[in-house]
Amino acid sequence: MTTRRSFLSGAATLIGAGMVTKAGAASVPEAPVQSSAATQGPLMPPNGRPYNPVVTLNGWTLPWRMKDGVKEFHLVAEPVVREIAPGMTANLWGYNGQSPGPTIEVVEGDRVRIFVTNKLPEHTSVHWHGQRLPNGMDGVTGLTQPGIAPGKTFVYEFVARNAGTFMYHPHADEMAQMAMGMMGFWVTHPKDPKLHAVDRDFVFLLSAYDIDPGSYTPKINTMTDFNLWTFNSRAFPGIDPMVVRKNDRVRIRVGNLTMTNHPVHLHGHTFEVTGTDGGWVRPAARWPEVTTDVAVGQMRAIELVADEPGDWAFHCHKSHHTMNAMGHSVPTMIGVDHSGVAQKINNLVPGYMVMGDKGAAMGDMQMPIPENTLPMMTGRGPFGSLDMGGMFTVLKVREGLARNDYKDPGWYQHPQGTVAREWTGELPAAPRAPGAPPSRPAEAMDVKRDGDMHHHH
Ligand SMILES: [Cu+2]
Repeated sequence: MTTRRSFLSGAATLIGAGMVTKAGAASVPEAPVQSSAATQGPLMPPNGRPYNPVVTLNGWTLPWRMKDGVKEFHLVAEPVVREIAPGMTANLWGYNGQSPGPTIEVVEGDRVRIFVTNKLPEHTSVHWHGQRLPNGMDGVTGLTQPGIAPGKTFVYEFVARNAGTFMYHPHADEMAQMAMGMMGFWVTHPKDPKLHAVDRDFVFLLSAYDIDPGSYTPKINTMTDFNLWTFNSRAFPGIDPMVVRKNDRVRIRVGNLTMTNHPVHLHGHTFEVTGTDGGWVRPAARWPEVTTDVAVGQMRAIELVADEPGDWAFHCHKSHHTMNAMGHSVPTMIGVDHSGVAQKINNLVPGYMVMGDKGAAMGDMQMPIPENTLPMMTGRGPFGSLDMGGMFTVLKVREGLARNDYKDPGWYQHPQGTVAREWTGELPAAPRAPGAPPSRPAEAMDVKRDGDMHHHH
């Protein structure tokens, strides 16, 4: 994670995207691009009304220009290369150099003009998910506008009427374009910056890809059987931590543009859902949670007081969504006869070993995997492998951080005597379930799970 940037220092790291259509070149603002997958600090409002900026996890906020009182943005839909995590890149489609596209931040009541240039090989459009706007600005190809042909620039213009949490994505060949990563976040801040104010406000989208081990491009016909589960097109350990000060009020806004629901779960704290893509939840209608389901096409804003120092896991609670690609192409082998399976996998990966019959936690083992493929769980913590990949990150709560310090502080230093440890002393009795047979060595387990071998190949 880099330190926060002001508009000017941020602008120095941005590169113009180059020419747009010849007709629009004179009147369309430069389209900045982002080339780093690191989280960019908040973009302080350079002009216009003040607000409390958000931080996009492994992403960035799109700068704008003010023209005659209108905030002008320029999105460029184009093929991009996204590092999913160190060791794997994907050929995706996105906006302004990255998938997902940059976050758009405006203030309630702003008049907003967004130029969209299409550098894809097929038509596209942009739908402003959740916005109240004139029907002709809704971005549904064929229904409210013609598709934006390759090489063309369209302009959208509306007033951001409601403060809240939104997203944008194509309404044109959606199955392909969203499977390729075309999506972005949109936050409309309240006109009164004291309303709904928090100390740290993180945003990201959930997206999923099906990229065969050893390849680079998502398979766009996949309906449910994805193998890469991501926050902002990054898989753990490629996802930055969310760094907060002890006792900060923290908001985390999550939008789901995958094809299944994701119960997102935070350790060590309780939170309330304070917003949806429909608006703010009235305080009397909120209740405490540690997990909230984010259904397909939904957004949820959760809020908590980060009053427990530590490194707290934040992840999707579907266990196969905290694994990377290899976990989906390897059978579960606990207690299963291995003969024949190693040969099968060796056809894909020379030298591959079968997952052990003592469980799947092989994060500390080294084995060859195909080129451009993430091991199924690779994240390492201060105590060894985390056995995690996919939709997983860490909320790092620390005392004494500066207000705008988002730098990774490293691993939590646990106070002495507060870490679970081996015990070799005297033990209380461990009663067994009534009628249970005597315990056996683990090697004799006969757990058998069929159907885990996904035949992608
Ligand atoms: Cu999930």
